[in-house]
Amino acid sequence: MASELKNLSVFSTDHLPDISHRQFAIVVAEWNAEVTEALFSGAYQTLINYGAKAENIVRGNVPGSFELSLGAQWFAQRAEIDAVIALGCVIQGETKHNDYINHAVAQGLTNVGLQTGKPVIFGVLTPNNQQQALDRAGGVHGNKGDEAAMTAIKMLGLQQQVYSL
Ligand code: RBF
Repeated sequence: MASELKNLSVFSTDHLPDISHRQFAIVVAEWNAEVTEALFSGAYQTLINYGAKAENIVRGNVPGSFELSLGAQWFAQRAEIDAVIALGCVIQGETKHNDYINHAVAQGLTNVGLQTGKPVIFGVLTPNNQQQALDRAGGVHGNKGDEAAMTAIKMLGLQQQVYSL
């Protein structure tokens, strides 16, 4: 996997925006809960570490990753929410269900971001097996939740830059 070459918890942190008054929604899929709970912990802690207030972070659960898009849309449509982070883990199985789910979620989250004009972050692991997932949920390759939260922060910074041109 490409992310073997990268630690998901190591990123540049130059020129990050002030997020102390920004509101975040984190949507978490319940499938593969051991992994997605670890992704949530990473995302939540990264937001806090870089200045978000606990009272400005709301969490919502969805049954599986397929439902992340609609869950994200409901949050993104709320005026007070500035960014949505969608977390899931779709492990390759004996059927091609993973391909269908992954494509649907990637497309769905893209659409929500474009329709609402808010950062909607794809924090979905798509590993071949459970070990690869754990390696990217706080294991040897870092935590995709950390990376997803930092992506939300950086996109808010870009949005601020563009809108103050
Ligand atoms: N949801 C996930 O988040 N991760 C998975 O690995 C996953 N595997 C699935 C495998 C099959 C065969 C099916 C039918 C569903 C799977 N789902 C998975 C659930 C899916 O995202 C969605 O919640 C359900 O299909 C809704 O009924």
